[in-house]
Amino acid sequence: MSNASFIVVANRLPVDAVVDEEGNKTWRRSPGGLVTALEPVLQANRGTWIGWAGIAGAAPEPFTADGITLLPVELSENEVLRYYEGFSNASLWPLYHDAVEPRVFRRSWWKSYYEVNERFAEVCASEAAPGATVWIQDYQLQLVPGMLRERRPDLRIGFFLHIPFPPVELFMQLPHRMEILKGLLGADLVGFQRPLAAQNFLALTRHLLGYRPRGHYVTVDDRLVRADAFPISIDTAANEEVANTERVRQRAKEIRAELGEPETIILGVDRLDYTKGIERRLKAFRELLEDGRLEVPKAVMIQVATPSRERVDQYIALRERVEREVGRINGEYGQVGLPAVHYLHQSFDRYELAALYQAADVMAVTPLRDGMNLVAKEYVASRIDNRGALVLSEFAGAAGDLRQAFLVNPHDLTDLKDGFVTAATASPDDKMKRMRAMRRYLRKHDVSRWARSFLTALGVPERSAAYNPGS
Ligand code: GDG
Repeated sequence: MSNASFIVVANRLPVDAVVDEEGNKTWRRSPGGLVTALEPVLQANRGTWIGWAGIAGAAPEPFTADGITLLPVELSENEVLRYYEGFSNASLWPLYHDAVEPRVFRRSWWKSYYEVNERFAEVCASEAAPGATVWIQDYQLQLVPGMLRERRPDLRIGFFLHIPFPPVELFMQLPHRMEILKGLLGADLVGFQRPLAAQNFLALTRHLLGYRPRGHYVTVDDRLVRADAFPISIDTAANEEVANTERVRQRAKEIRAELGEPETIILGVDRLDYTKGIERRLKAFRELLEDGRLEVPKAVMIQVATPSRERVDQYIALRERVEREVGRINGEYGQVGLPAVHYLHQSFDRYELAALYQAADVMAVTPLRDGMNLVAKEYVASRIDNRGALVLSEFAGAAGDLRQAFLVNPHDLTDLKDGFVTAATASPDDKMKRMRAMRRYLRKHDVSRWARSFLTALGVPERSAAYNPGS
């Protein structure tokens, strides 16, 4: 048994493979919000991060980066297809997002999901020090809490779901629903983005197992399991810092100039995913041009659609539909050198992203369903000038936090169109008030506060070194 007293278990390790010209592979840390938030806790506790390194086949040896041990778990090509692309991303992902796209179930996928979860649980069981704290992340690993508790009842086990948790009627469609529910109930604390998700979960324990939840708690055997909301956030200060660089400010100006100084730039930044509502957003924009409520080149749209899950059928089909719609809009409303929609199926670095945020008059975050949506929060944090307007779907978890956004129902095209026009034409004063209030909120509610509140609820003492990384 090893001696890690704090362990994060996630599908992916926070690293990317870098292959040099001679074909040698090295690993580069890829700091996302989660890593930033957990880094101090991991460092202070000589923590370990367990996850897949992102490439099928033999896993690299464990390695240490900045005081954090990274422990890769191997996935075969077949497991990537079945556990990850199959059960996780073609069964669970659509079902948990209100089945906005039909979910696919295959029996062979479940077997692989089970086996991979078991592997993660075994690696974790042999790494954890007696009484260690383990924090498991997301829908790919819902069986791990239960499997881990069986092996190591001495551990404090937390689980956080980054995506929505569906209502009982939808969850009941899931083959192996009982195993999944029992897997989650292996945790001491099950965290969700929104209170409604925690309620759905507690209602499910009543429906499927006849339990009697009280408040946020449910008794499982002789243990109390708590289910509660912990809305995730961003590293607000880091986003502000990037936004405040000369490079970003210059680039934002340049983008506006390159587009011919339009009155209204509408921006979308999403993984190319059907939950993000990109198709409906494009349709709303096309209809606004059709109705003459918006006009090219005074109004243009930029849609960044980051490549995602490119081997999953639903994503291949989505890409075709989105690109057809972009072509249609540009064909009908573009002019030579002046497209109506600038569509970018690419990833950008955070400076370019911040420049885009700063250049945009209207940020369109209109998912049909989203656990939280960090893009909405990043946009607000990047608007150090207090300008710009956020059009935000009521179905994004972020709508519970960013109350001063222009909220829309993306399922209702009329409401969506009105939302864009209202945001584009609101008075500068109104927009500024809203932006200021949202920025204030994010300064207080950042990602380290999120991690802290989850870990405090899990029983990691607030005064431990974990919370004073500098001391
Ligand atoms: C899941 C849940 C929940 C995107 N394009 C580029 C880029 N990004 C970054 C954004 C943002 C992140 O990716 C996307 O986060 P979201 O929250 O918007 O969405 P999901 O990927 O679906 O995340 C979601 C989240 O987990 C956390 O709990 O909020 O609801 O679905 O940070 O900035 N970053 C860079 N270049 C890009 O082109 N550098």
